[in-house]
Amino acid sequence: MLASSLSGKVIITAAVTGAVHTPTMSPYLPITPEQIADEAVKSAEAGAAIVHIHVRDPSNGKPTSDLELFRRVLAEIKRRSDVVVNTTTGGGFGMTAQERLAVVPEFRPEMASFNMGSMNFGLYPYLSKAREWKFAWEEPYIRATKDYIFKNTFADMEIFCRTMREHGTKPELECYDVSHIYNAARLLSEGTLEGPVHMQFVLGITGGIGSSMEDLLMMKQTADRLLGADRYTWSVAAAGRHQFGSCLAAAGLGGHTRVGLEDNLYMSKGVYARTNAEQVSKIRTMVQETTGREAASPDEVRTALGLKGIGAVGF
Ligand code: KMH
Ligand code: ZN
Repeated sequence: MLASSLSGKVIITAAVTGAVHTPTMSPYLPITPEQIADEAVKSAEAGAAIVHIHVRDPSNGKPTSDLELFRRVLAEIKRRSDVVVNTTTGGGFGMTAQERLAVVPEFRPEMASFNMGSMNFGLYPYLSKAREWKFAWEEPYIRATKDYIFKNTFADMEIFCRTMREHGTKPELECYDVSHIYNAARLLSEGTLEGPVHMQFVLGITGGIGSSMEDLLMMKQTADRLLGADRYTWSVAAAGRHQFGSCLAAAGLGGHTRVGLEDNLYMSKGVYARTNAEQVSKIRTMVQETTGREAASPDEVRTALGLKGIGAVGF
């Protein structure tokens, strides 16, 4: 299949800011459109072939679905880099499905995240550490996740799929648990989703599967069994301190990797990542030195994943 065109290379994605962490948690979290775009471009220069993009309100760092902010970030990335842009449709807590999806018809990106089921998504464990919060929204945002359902019903998923298909955007299937792989298989068999699909196994979210090696193998074996081992490509993103180990394991198993401050704020215990590019360089070296796999370029990824090309985006 197409993925063989990668000749064994590894796809590194950089998820540069996300909606999980808040400004108090790290002074290095990118906030403004300029910072987010700059972090994305520098991640690409360090070896990321894909950048996964969320935006934040520049005045206080709160995650938002504001299309004008997306426009500024996406245009600046495209001006400086040929990296593949994968926009979030997961958004942030409290956003509606419509708000989350609006980025796709507006900008017709080459890729976008596609969340594979409703689930609990708890950030409240962050409250166990005493902090002086920089902004008033942060503590209630984190606290509210104790009673929050990240809503991705079958009806939502159908709309997300249809919209992405209409705009030539390849969905990246965010699978946080084994049942999400069953959902992917169902959508494929119904014809709602077109294969071959690209999956992101997201490990270690409170409310999803854990990040042990057994958890990773369970995800991969389930996908192999339901979809067929050569019918999909896959990557791993893991929350917090499990990031690098899980990504390296994925690379050893033939998968791909996602790093970035969306998932993990650190380089090692107690040492902040000052940039996303540092994390990209670290995983690139780890994978290259231990598995011999080189980082794929954006154009190699376009061919492997069957993307429409940078000339066909709407930004
Ligand atoms: N924040 C991650 C745990 C999305 O943007 O759609 C998952 C994620 C989802 O990246
Ligand atoms: Zn995301």
